Formats: sequence, structure tokens, C-alpha cells
Amino acid sequence: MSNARTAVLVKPDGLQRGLIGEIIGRFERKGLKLVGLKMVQMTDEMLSEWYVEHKDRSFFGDLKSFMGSMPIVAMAWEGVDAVPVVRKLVGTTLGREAEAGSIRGDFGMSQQMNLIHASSSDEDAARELKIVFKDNELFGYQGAMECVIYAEQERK
Ligand code: FUP
Repeated sequence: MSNARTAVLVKPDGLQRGLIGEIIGRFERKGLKLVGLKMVQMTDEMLSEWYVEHKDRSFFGDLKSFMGSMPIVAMAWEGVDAVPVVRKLVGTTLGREAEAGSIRGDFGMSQQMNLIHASSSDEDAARELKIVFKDNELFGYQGAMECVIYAEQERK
């Protein structure tokens, strides 16, 4: 077990549909700790770096123009095994097949407009957090409820 950070973006469709509070609430209730939060309109350069693994795919241009079309909400969440925990809460990519109970499964129908992005590995999380957050925009602090969210040996 390790304490880790992961990057989350609420995409333009999530913003337009008024799901920011719902999404933040789900991560808070799970026991994750919010360590970064900002609204940002991503540039083509930022998006090319963000989605570098998809640069040769046919949907790359459409995805970037959708993601850059309006502001998004970027967050950094921290917790033990934060990357897989958040991926599970987010659900699989295609909204209409995503598991009921997950964010995409409960609110989405689309593949491109799937409401939210979550890092897929610790390496991706570190790379993605650097694209949207400066060092002084990410915070470390003691969570008052951590003693009831984790057993002591899990927090080490
Ligand atoms: P995920 O990790 O679940 O966000 O999904 P992927 O990394 O597979 O895809 C990245 C983004 O590209 C997703 F938001 C969905 C989008 N996408 C398309 O728009 N069309 C495709 O054919 C595949 C992915």
C-alpha cells in the first residue's frame, strides 16, 4: 500500500451538466483527500502532451478540440492507492457500458463525452499533474478524519 496522488479532469460536458459538485462529493465521501483544484482552459499544446499516447489515433484532433473548447475543472486527489481507487469510481471509458454506481455509469452515455478523466498509472498521474498544476498549487496537509478512514498501519 502506498499513499499516492492522481489527476482528475471534469471535462466540458461535466461542467455544462452541472456535475462538478456531485463528482467532488463522491471522491470526498470515499475518503480521498483533495490536494489541488483549479479551473483551466487547456491549450492545444497542453492537450497534445496530455493525450500523447493517442497522438496517432483518428480521434486525437476531435478529442483535443472538444477538451479545449471551454474551461475544465482539474483536481489532484490523494490517498492510499489513489490511482486505481479513482479509476474504479470513474468507471470504464464508454459511458453507456460503464458499471452502474460509477460516475460514467451513472451519468454518461458517450465515449468522448464521458464526463471525466482520471490518470491510469502513477507515472501518468505525475506527468499529468505537472501539465496543469504548478508546484505551489498542490498542497500537503493533515486530514482530520484520516484516523477513521485508514487503520494506523495502512497510513504508513
Ligand atoms: P480513459 O482512460 O477511460 O479516459 O480512456 P482512454 O485513455 O482510452 O481514452 C482517452 C479519451 O479518448 C477518452 F476520453 C475517450 C476518448 N476516445 C474517443 O473519443 N474515441 C475513441 O475511439 C477512444 C477514446
